[in-house]
Amino acid sequence: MRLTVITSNEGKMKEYAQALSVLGIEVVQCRIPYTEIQADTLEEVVLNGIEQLTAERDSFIIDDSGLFIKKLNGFPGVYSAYVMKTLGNEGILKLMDGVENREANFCCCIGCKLGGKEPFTVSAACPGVILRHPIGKGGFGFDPIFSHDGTRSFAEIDTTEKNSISHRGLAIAKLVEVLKGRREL
Ligand code: ITT
Repeated sequence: MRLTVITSNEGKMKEYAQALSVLGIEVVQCRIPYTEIQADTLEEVVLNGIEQLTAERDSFIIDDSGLFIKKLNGFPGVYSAYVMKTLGNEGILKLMDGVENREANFCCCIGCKLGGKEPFTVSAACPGVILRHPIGKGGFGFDPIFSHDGTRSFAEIDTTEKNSISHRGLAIAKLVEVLKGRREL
């Protein structure tokens, strides 16, 4: 099977390729720009994205992810892409300066549209903490400042290990289950 992932994010793409190639699924990146609407949930953003992209493609998946920091009332959450571009990891660490409770949830919502069938979404989250300094050279985005185990950042673990515990890895596993249930795999 071949799955087209519509994304501009190379880091995400590497994770899809690692998680799905072991199942014999070929993943192809496609960059078609679409508007991420302002909404309260990742799922709403994804469902709207699917609506926009259906005119362009028949079968595809998209992924909207966000970092939800407890003490910041879920910020940057659905605004994560904008905040990464404007404040970056240093900006997030400044906002967290002096904050003791550093709990955060990394969340991922995947939207899947296959041919004429009803689109569906799957979501997963990975609890963790915001580190006090960026650590590690791997990964992308918020990876250097997020840790699932309180010590190592996502930028210090390889793609296979990240996929085994991360928001995206868990959401991909759910996607695979749904596709198997529908006999698409
Ligand atoms: P798309 O083209 O797929 O939309 P994007 O980079 O805009 O790519 P999102 O809106 O889903 O993707 O991501 C929001 C931000 O969160 C963005 O800056 C990402 O780099 C970052 N991000 C998403 N998943 C991440 C992960 O697993 N680790 C670190 N940062 C992540």
